[in-house]
Amino acid sequence: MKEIRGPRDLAINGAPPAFAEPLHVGRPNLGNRQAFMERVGRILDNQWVTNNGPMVQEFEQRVAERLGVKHCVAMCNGTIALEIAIRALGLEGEVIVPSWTFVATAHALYWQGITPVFADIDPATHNLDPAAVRSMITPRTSGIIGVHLWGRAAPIAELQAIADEHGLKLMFDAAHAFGSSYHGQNIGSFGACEVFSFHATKAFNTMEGGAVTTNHDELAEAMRLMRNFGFKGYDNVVHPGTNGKMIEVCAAMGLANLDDFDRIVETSQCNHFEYKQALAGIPGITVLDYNPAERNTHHYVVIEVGDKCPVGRDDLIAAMHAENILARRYFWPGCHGILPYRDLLPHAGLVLSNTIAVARRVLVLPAGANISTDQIRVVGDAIRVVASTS
Ligand code: T4K
Repeated sequence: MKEIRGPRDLAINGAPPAFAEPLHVGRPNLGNRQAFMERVGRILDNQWVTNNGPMVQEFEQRVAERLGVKHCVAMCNGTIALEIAIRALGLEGEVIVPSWTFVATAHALYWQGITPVFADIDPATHNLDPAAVRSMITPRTSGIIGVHLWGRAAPIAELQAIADEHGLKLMFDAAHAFGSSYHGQNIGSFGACEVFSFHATKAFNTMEGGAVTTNHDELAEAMRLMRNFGFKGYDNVVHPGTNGKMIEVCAAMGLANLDDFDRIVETSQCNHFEYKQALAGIPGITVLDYNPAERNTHHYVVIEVGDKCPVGRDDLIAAMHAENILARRYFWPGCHGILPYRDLLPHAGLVLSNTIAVARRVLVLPAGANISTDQIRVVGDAIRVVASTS
């Protein structure tokens, strides 16, 4: 790694890049390799590789225990888990969601013929603004999907109050929020259900995977049927369904990673702190902070490039990429700005001023448990030098 002390050290000015290999956002947090391999051996010995095998059952039990929720229904990924939860809840017509989220939240509705109605966010938290949600309710609204973006809990109590008042169903996209809390209680048992993604890029991963957690017995039962074509026992289909099953190897990965999860979170928290130090005092650069009174995995280090920064966000990202620092603009430009929603809801942007402003400022930096303090220092130096030499 090179030292970046001034403009001449920058790759955009002809110097070699800071990193020989790309420094990624979203490197998988991997737990104990031997523990994983031992479980894979057991799967092969068992000759039971999918369809609600022993690893998946153990995984569901361990996750439910950890989150303090009655049911964990493991799925093949977070998107299918969202689709199944949406269908099991009977959502239809219009459902209110943030535009400022990964496109899977909106797609899971649209894929099922439901219109995602985009509500604006609170720019301080990047989560749904309850007042904006209220303003988007119509006679066709059947529900709300709150997203715990970056692992920070959505305004759960306020959204529940709105849902109760208007007879709407409320569920949460908790894709980023495994290990997070709301008023000290684990994310996982709020609303009618919560949906996790365990994709490789998440703080806690099963390579590909997801789950719906709920305290409602009937809902859990319906989702168990739906993820397995509606089968209840051999030759007996009792429900419409799809194939949403988690495979045994993914559950094995999850179990191995669960054992190391607390260590991984501790490292990510330290790395977030290192970033705050490395970026302190750079004009116009703010690091999105998490409420210290709540648990958060600190898996995402999100910065905002504001007006006081002499260089724009997109120029900064180009300079970072030249250094092989693959910072990302997640989830630019917001769901309302991408196909098919851009054409479907051409006026959506009119009510999304905070979303649009935040989407112009955000940059997500390589973080998690895999990055070293030295690498963080170099990323910080690169941003400081680029920002001061526009
Ligand atoms: N709701 C929300 C709010 C979500 O954020 C997501 C997923 C979902 C729902 C749906 O859940 P899933 O169906 O995915 O379970 C990634 C993920 O694919 C996606 O899971 C995630 N959110 C989204 C925020 O990010 P990309 O487009 O960033 O993937 P990609 O391939 O660019 O990977 C990111 C970086 O990670 C790469 O630069 C390299 C690194 N990487 C990635 C993989 C897969 C590795 O180093 N190793 C790997 O194995 O979407």
